[in-house]
Amino acid sequence: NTYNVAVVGATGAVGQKMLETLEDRNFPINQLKLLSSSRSAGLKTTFKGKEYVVEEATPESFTDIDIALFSAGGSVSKKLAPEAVKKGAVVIDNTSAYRMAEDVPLVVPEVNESDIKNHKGIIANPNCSTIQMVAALEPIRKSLGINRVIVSTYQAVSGAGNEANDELREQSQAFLNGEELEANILPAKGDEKHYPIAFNALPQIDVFQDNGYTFEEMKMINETKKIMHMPKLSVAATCVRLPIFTSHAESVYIEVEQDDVSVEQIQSLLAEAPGIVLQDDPATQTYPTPLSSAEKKDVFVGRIRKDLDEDRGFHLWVVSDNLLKGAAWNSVQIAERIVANQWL
Ligand code: 11C
Repeated sequence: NTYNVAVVGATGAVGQKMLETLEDRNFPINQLKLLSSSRSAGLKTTFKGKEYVVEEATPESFTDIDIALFSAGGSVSKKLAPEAVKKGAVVIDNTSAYRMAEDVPLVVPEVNESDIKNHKGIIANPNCSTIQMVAALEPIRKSLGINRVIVSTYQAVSGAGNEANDELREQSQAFLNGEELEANILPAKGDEKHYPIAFNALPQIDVFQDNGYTFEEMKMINETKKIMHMPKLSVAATCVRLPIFTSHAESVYIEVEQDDVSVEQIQSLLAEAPGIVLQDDPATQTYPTPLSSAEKKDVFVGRIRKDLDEDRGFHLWVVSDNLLKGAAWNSVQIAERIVANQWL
């Protein structure tokens, strides 16, 4: 079987990676439609060596589409995902628009693939920093139980899109030339103040919520509970942006339910888990970094240590390409599972 596929937001940082991933996986496409908001309509992009002109997405764009991958921002998804569903498409939405909606499965295939089959037309792709963390936690939870998670992130600018990449590049050059730095995008595009990201660390990703946490932090907290089906799991997050182009890194502290667990036990659970690569050997200075994990689909884990005071506490370092497993690859993976299981 082959499928009619639409990519909405085809010229964006994630949209481009979606096309690369569909090509790389040789996804069974019959007809491909590249769509965007009016702002990017008319731009050209290529797929399998063929040039496509990106069209403005309208409700009519989804006639005869089987699978629509959305990554053009929350407002486009809010407006057009229901229209695509009305026309008979299954939507895989990479924005935060529907993630917490009760009737929308929020899916990381290594964790909760079977939730896909309950979909009513829309399946949500989680936030990038959430995806890599739950992928690493699930094999541990399954065998040992987990009741507490405290995470601090070290996130790449590409999570905020191509404009943030440009801002880091321009500011880095200006900084090295001894020029003044201009900041217009980060930490959050719509927010009042902007701070330079070059040679800096910004403890704000997305906008602040009334409780003092940022939206990115609340996404990690709420999405983790939903994906893992653990509403009572205790989760805290501090999300920090660093001058890195690709791959988010995370320092994750967990408390497992079982007593007397060893580092080796956790290492062997992760070494056998799908989608996880264990890179953990202090003797040879082996651990993942954003540069070593960029352009790869897996989630890399290293620096696994037992807490020195809490017997059930462990520390992990989790790194993954935020545009691949964090976005494009997880979305295409959901599409592959839909097709393989005929969950259309
Ligand atoms: C960032 N995690 O790094 C964000 C990007 O909800 O899909 C992903 C935003 C989202 O800025």
